[in-house]
Amino acid sequence: MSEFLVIQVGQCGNQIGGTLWPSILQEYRILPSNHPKNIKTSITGGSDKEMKFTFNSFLHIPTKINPSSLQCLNLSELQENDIKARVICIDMEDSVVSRFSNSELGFLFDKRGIVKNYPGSSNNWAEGYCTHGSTFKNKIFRIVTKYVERCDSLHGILLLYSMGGGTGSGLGSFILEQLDEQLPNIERFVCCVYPNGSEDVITAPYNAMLATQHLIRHATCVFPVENRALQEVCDIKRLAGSNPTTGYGSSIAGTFQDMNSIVVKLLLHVTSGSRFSGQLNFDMNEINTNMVPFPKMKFLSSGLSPIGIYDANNLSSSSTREKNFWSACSKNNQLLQIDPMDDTNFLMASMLFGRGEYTLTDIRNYVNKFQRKAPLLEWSKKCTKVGLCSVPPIDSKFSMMALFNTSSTKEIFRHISQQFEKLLRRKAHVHHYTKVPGFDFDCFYECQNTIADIVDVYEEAGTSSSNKEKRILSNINY
Ligand SMILES: Nc1nc2c(ncn2[C@@H]2O[C@H](COP(=O)(O)OP(=O)(O)OP(=O)(O)O)[C@@H](O)[C@H]2O)c(=O)[nH]1
Ligand SMILES: [Mg+2]
Repeated sequence: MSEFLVIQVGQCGNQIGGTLWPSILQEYRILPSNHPKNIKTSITGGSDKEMKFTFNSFLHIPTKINPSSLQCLNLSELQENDIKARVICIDMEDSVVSRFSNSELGFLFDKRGIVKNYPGSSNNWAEGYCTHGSTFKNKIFRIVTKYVERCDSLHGILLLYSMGGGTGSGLGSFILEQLDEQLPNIERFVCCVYPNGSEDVITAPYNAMLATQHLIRHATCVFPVENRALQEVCDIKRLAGSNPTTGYGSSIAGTFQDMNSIVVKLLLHVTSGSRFSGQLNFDMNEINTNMVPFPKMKFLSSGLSPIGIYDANNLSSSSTREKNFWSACSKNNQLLQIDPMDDTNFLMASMLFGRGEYTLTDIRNYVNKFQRKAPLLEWSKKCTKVGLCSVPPIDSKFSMMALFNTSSTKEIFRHISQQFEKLLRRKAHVHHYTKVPGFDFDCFYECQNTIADIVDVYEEAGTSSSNKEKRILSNINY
């Protein structure tokens, strides 16, 4: 099974990572040594077939250790065996990365994989991309090269960052571009957080537009999430407080922690096929082939059920499993503020992936109904990628993830473009960008045009009739 490297950039990327890694350990049933629920498990399978997993997909095991000799791991055994998260943590300020590298799980993060600085990128994409990009390029790529060389079969790099700040969006864009240039055969998956529009960072629309242009050019596949959708889910589900078993060394705002736990559910689900066995398993590499029909249409919307922290599904019956399936496709459970089943749009690709107690018969039954109900295109109608992973998430007996490549993705771009235009019309805050060496004012127009093109393509797709559809498809086949 393939190996993955995670690169966390900026506050948001690192805070999401701060919830991701303890959750990955929990899914391997590795809990703190003194944790009351500590369950000792053979990491090479042993008697419990369901728990067979490829431990090294996201964790680095030193070559001197024979994986089959690792039997019952808890945190202290991980530490003794020098097992590390395969992650590079980058932030241009110190506080977030230091907070979790000083925590109980600090030993999991190789200090040589941490890049930090002071005092940040001032919410300015140009600072992140131009200034920190050129200053830290060699350092970051020395580390990336080391991590890549340590892998036997590195398949992909998963980048985590927000689109609204300066470091994640700017330096994240720079790293993505360099990865494309230097390691073109390694897939670049990006999970990025779009700002919600009325919030803390006034320059967020500039940053998000500039970073989106880089995603279109350099990512293999993107899992965008929107803070306004995450916030809405949190409000609806009334999530409250922190999750004591997954946060570590954490004092981040309760709402961000709740919102991040939803993003982490997505990441756990989307990578579970690379981490565990399953009757109809899929590896991350299959997502790109199945879900990205045209090079620029690489943004996948995702829906999850259960979605809230305290929303566990522990009563497994055929009807509760089916209800859960339809929830994952519903508007309320999407991580973008869109409705993928709305028939004024259409789906170019779809993927349904169950974990835990779902059976092949369940999935076949849902796919039949789904294909009759969903706004699929003539050529995508009969093909829905499905997956089953036998290991459920930690807090539920079963869960469902629905990934869609939908024409309604244009709504995120349209939303952010409108805010961008409001600022740019007045040239508000523009001088902060143009004073950065290497940034040219025309970059604003360039990204505006790129995103307008993509909105047009999606928009036409949304009003497709079969003739129009043929025209669109010939236009978008870049
Ligand atoms: N969902 C989520 N959003 C976050 C989090 N932290 C910040 N954000 C959002 O991300 C945007 C700001 O980006 P940050 O990640 O804080 O910025 P940064 O990448 O550290 O860049 P600079 O601080 O400008 O150097 C805003 O839209 C915030 O609302 C988080 O932990 N979770
Ligand atoms: Mg920051």
